Amino acid sequence: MYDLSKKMFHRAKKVLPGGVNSPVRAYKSVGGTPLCILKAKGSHIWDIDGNEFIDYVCSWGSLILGHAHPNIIQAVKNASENGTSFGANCEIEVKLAETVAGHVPGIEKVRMVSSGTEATMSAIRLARAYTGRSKIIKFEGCYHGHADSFLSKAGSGAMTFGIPGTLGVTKGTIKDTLDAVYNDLSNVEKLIEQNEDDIAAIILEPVAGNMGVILPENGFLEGLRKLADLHDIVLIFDEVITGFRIGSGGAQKYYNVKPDLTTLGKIIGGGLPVGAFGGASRIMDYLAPDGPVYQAGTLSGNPLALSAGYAALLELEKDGFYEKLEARAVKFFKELKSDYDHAGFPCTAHYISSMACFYFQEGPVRNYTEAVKSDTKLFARYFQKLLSKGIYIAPSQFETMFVSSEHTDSDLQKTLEIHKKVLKEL
Ligand code: KE4
Repeated sequence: MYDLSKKMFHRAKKVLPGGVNSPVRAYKSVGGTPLCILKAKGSHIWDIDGNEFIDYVCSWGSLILGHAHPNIIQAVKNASENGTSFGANCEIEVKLAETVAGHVPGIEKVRMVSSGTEATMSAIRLARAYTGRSKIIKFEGCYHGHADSFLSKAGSGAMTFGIPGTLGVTKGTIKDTLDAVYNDLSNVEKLIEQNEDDIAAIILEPVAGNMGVILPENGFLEGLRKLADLHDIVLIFDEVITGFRIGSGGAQKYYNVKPDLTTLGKIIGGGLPVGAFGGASRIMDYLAPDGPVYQAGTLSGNPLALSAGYAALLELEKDGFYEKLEARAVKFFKELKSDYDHAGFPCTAHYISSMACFYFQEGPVRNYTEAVKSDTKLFARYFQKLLSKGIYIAPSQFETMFVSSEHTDSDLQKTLEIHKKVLKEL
């Protein structure tokens, strides 16, 4: 079934640490052999053993339009015939920036980078410079990439492997990172009181997608906005997942709460490496070359990557795109949830738009401490059984399931049939 993937993984481990280029791909928390993918198209992927899967990882949320969308492929082909990188200004940078700023309420100006990590690390540097303060408040279970400041009680792979902190990050760095409890405004207020006048930023995923999916409770985002205004703290929404996922304006438009800075990634790259951070001009103008905050990148604004991203956003701008996707996705998520109920499994289902998580536990799941109560051993068995029947979900209870515009009715129907069988076999 996975012989060639097994051989490739064995070979990979000789030259790639852990056999992977990103830890969560190693299947450490679910066991088994990580698949080596040969190709993908639409909602399906194929491994090098020829196995076919319906894909609900979608490159960790990057591929809202599915794999190898013809318009994105054509855009990359066209761009590549003119060269792959200039290291200089080009029109597509301006076009993508105008499109992003046109949709995201909190963005007047935006800087393109090559990953979500670059975006978030740059955003907090900017906030520290703008406020002249050192500390940041993040939230347990949120993941903002692997920059030093964020690797305390981080979500995603760090949560999956139970690495609340990580070696290599100095005490000096982590002392400036304060971990708050998601959905707990009083906890944030206490941290602000304890660190008065030295908090530069509050950064969070406005819908958490790296400890499963946790939605902001009523008033939480609004409360953070008020606290940030009261204490002159920069409010940063990390919308690397939710940006252009929860509608074209992201979570900030959905919940009508405007941050001072926004970070983006994944979808705006159309499957190629793109990140971005943007916000009010009064803050963004602190960036070099006009301002004193240095930030740079050889491949920032890469014409191929931005051509892919721009082609993707043009598709998302088409009338009814989100309404159609969300209606199908939510219907599917509700049917998945009823499968758990009928099979008698404790399950807390959280979903919004076309992203979801089904926790193996009764709930409630409002924060990191509650999320980790999930039955990860049961999840591992669930993952392996789904995989063996051709359904590819993220290899972690604490990641997100994504539906793309390319998931057909037959994909969803087939998934529901297999899902019922798997729950019976668990
Ligand atoms: P990248 O550096 O991986 O492009 O982005 C970091 C990042 C920042 N902010 C949020 C909200 C994110 O979800 C991410 C990255 N997401 C994970 C999956 N949940 C990437 C997958 C991986 O690490 O391999």
